[in-house]
Amino acid sequence: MYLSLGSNLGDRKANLERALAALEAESIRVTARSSFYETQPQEVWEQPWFLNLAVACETEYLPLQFLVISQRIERELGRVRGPGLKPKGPRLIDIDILLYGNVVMQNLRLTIPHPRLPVRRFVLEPLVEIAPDLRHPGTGRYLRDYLRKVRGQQLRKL
Ligand code: PH2
Ligand code: MG
Ligand code: MG
Repeated sequence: MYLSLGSNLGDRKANLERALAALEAESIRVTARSSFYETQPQEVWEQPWFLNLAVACETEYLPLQFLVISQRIERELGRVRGPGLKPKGPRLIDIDILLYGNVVMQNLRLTIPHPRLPVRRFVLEPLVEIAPDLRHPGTGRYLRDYLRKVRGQQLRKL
């Protein structure tokens, strides 16, 4: 399984490290991690830049089981969601499932592969760093090929 993690509030690096430690504490084994990337906010306005990274993990949990755990970790690390709050407001931590083996699934709670994966440089760049030969299980295309189309989005590898 591949995840994208992001933070654009507070001590961003510490937030990401805490999230990775919290995943490990739930027996989700992180087997590879990308560099940190400082990334321009996409699809949202007037927000601080993000720190993003991608990780590969091994887990016994099924996608929806993992989703419940990852959302609990987001809450425990101080992310607030709910009525009156913008779903895309700045956040201490965001954990998104990018790929789960070759699973292709879509329901009201979860879509895998992540629907915006092919158009987000802040996701593709770290993911291709750790898994250069990955293909999109829905389209069969190499993820590195999607990268060529998102060059306009600014990003800096740390
Ligand atoms: N997450 C979003 C929306 N926009 N932009 C960047 N650079 N990084 C993110 O993690 C990010 C975003 C929604 O989750
Ligand atoms: Mg997200
Ligand atoms: Mg999310």
